[in-house]
Amino acid sequence: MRSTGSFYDVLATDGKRYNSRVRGKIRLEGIKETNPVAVGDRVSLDLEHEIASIVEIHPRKNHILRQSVKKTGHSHVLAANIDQALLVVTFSYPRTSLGFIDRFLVSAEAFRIPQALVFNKKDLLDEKELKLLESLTTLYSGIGVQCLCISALLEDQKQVRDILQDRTTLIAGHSGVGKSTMLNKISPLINQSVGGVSDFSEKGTHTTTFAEMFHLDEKTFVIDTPGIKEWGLVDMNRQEISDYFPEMRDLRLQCKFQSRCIHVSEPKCAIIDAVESGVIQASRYENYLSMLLGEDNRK
Ligand SMILES: Nc1nc2c(ncn2[C@@H]2O[C@H](COP(=O)(O)OP(=O)(O)OP(=O)(O)O)[C@@H](O)[C@H]2O)c(=O)[nH]1
Ligand SMILES: [Mg+2]
Ligand SMILES: [Zn+2]
Repeated sequence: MRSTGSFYDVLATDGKRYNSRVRGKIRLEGIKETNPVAVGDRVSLDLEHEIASIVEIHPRKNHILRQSVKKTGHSHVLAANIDQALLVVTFSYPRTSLGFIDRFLVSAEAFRIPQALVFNKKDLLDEKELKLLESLTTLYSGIGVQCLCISALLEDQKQVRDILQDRTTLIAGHSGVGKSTMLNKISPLINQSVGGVSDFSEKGTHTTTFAEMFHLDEKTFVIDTPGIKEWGLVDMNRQEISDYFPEMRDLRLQCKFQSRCIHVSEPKCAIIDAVESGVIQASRYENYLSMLLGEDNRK
């Protein structure tokens, strides 16, 4: 249910919560992660001793990870066994860039995890920004991402609750975008601390400090997470990246060089044609290029 460093709160089949420690070396094969057990993991507990120990991590249905900023080559598992990832974003206080949004969506797509986007703090937007918001929701719903525009502070969150129903959902986003505010609104079972946003830097204050899963009803689980500063893409090969842009995935077979085309300057490239004719949005293509070239990989 939650990890606070070396201790983990585990919800057991008897309905009780056990504060547990990992015993010995347990690692899932093939993953170099900074955290061996992630929120959402199913584990076996040994309750023989005073402190419960996690003795086994069960195979994961899936997980989502990002490249660790501290140790290169290592990665941090945000959560395991999730049905969808919901990214909360804001235009200002703090600002979320389209690059960050697209890197998050591409990563989730690479792990085959459905995505939703919640644009929060609608109340702070002027008319021009509301227009921009509308064009972004058109863009992202057009590529299959469910979008909501909300004001977590002012409104009740029935629509968000509906998206969460009967699923396990990871909630992610920069610090200060209102993840905890939104979750507090959807259930009396959630009572997370809420922080401020610095007027000076327009950044959040990292109020939520560890990931925690809440059990809303029999089949509905939601995971609140600490704000993420940067999103590092996990290694992908150059041919693979356009697979994770839904609007490019089918078109790329029409490129002259088909799966060998990386859509930069090749002749008869269906993706470049689609960008020129406006079928693919310029911002998406630019972010594709920056991922391909590894520039700006973490912002
Ligand atoms: N104006 C406005 N402020 C909001 C809205 N939602 C949240 N806030 C404010 O944004 C600040 C940060 O909210 P939190 O819920 O702590 O943000 P968080 O995403 O959980 O941040 P971390 O836990 O640091 O990752 C608080 O001051 C909230 O009151 C909104 O819809 N409109
Ligand atoms: Mg929070
Ligand atoms: Zn191409």
